[in-house]
Amino acid sequence: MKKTAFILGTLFLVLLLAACSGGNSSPDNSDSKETAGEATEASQNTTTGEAEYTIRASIGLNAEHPQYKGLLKFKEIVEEETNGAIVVETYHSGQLGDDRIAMEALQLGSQEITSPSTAPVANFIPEFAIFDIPFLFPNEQVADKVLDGEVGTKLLKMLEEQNLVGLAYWENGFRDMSNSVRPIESLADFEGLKIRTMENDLHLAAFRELGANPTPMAFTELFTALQQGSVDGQENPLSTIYLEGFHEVQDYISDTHHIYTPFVFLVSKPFFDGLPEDYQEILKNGAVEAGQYQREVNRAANEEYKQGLIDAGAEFTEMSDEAIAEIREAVQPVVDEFSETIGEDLVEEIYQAVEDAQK
Ligand code: TK8
Repeated sequence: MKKTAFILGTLFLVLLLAACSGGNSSPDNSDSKETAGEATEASQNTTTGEAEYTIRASIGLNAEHPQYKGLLKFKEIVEEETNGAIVVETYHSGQLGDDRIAMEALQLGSQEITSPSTAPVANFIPEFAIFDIPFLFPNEQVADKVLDGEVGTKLLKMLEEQNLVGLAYWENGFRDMSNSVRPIESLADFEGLKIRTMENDLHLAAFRELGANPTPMAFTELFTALQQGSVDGQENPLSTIYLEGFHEVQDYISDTHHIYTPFVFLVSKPFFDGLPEDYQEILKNGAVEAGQYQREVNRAANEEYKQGLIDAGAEFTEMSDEAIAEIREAVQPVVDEFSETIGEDLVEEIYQAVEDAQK
């Protein structure tokens, strides 16, 4: 079949590229080596001749992160339930490209699965900025209910306009601050700090309101930027700060929890549409089940990451309620401004869903 030959050809090229670029593209060399090894194993898998479909599934975080553990769970479920007719090759550390590049590859059908943070998805579908509303979710349980409920499902459907199929939400988590200049204890401490943000207009606007000097940047470039001091700081969940080793180049960490970022589990629509219905079902259920597992693993380890950061010598600031209230008020104009882009009705709907989830 022509299509198979094309897929195998593309796969070969991708593997070759991954093997060549391996050691240089990632801030963490040990990870790159691991990836090259896994890619080789995976390619051996496909030469057994039993696989009808090969899925290349990529994420931006490294192999230690719960996101990768979830991806391995997804692989296990899908390969088992299709008796090996679908083979899932897993790539971590942005080896197939950052969130945006991987999404574009899915749109073109040259990659099958990726799971970006929802924030860069807003560049494709403006409504996705809804999850970037600061302090929207009070806790993970409310986030689960809203994401897995009507509002979340409505947003997943919108992905089809962009040649993407959204199967489930996984968890990146509540974002916290790290920087190399001073402890952030209150609003005033943001003043003049050069902060890397995700490529997302709402994030940029919010950090400007806080008095910081934000720069958007792909995650794959972040470690080097922090190390070289081209930015003072960044914001990500503690899992990422700890597991990516950001604390090696950042002295101060504050648990601002300013935004909750979900991951959205995406499949290339051209690929998905070409699958038999029972395989589509298996992918959908696999993404949901692996996602539940991923959320659990992610949450169970939060305390451990915090302690790990402290033990490694980072100065950890627990934000006071007053400081959070002040920050929340300072970013409110951004919420008003972006409600128009997102759609006032949708914003109303999500606030209502957040309220209902707490009843
Ligand atoms: C990883 C990203 C990352 C995100 C970011 O691909 O860019 O800061 O939080 O986790 O999605």
